[in-house]
Amino acid sequence: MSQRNQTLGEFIIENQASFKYTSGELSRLINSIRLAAKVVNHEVNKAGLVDILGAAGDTNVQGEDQQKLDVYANEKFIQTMTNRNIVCGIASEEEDDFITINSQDENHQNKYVVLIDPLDGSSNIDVNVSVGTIFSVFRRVTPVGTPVQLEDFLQKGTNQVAAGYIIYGTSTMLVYTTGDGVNGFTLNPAIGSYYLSHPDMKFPEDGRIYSVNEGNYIHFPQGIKDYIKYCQMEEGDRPYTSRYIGSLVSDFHRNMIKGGIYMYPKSSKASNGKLRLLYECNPMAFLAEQANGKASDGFTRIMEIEPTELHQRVPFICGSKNMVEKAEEFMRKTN
Ligand code: P6P
Repeated sequence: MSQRNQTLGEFIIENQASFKYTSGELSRLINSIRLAAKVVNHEVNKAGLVDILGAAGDTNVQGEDQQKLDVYANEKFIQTMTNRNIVCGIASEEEDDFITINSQDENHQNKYVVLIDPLDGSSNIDVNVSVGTIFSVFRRVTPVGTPVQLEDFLQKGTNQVAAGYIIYGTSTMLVYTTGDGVNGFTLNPAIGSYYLSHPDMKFPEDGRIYSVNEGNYIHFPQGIKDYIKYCQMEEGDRPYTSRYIGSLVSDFHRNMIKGGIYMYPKSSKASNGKLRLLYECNPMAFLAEQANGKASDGFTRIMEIEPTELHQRVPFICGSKNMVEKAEEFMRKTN
């Protein structure tokens, strides 16, 4: 089928055969994420009316309890994945522990676990800045039909079978990979369909944008300080441009299209940085590598890090391959 105007549904059907586990469950899982994203998108877009509709903790004009959007998003994603009887477990930034999903039939055959940050950057909603949902999918490693275990979630990023994000920006996009490249789909809200708008997305090998919260500069490791100064130096194609939205999905998406590097390093204030390995760094690292980019903690490939706990944090450097390697070079020199 010509790629022009191809819908997400048509794309999934056309590419299902290329996915090594063609049980159809993964396609149904992506479809459930697509549905939840539409529902959350509708609510996120209304957020600007919060003064009329009531802020979290209030009751809106219908007398319904107004929920915090990240709590709302969390519930919607869990609900759609549960209702469709596809996954056997879900871990979320909004949940202390993982959730076991038992299907209606006792001996359910669900093979997948999903780890999700339902609304990353949600503090930006009040100032009308784009936010995102990030998801990571693994096949379970414990026996099918038994209750899911923590080890099903504590898998290295190299085991991911799918990962992606939804960016609720000037337009709403679903960007995902199943290990065969990265494709971006834009939602047409008028008809509720996603269309293939960014086929085969790739990070430019080089870029001129660096994204980091320079307010933490004095707390950064020396190698990061030196790399930031390198970006700012008048030499060759530098100084680079500093762009930091404070929303990982938005900074990542812009850098993948234009070329750039995103850094959330460790610091004297946060010994492992801020971002979570399992539902932020691993999925973004999978996407980055599938788009010819790179993702590390400054020394180790993100997807090789052996997880030890559900909500563990890691330093995160991700983006155009040559920029990440230059930052790693500075890190190696001084650490
Ligand atoms: P800071 C949002 O809270 C987030 O997890 C990422 O989306 C974003 O890049 C980062 O934290 C912003 O953190 O400390 O710079 O405000």
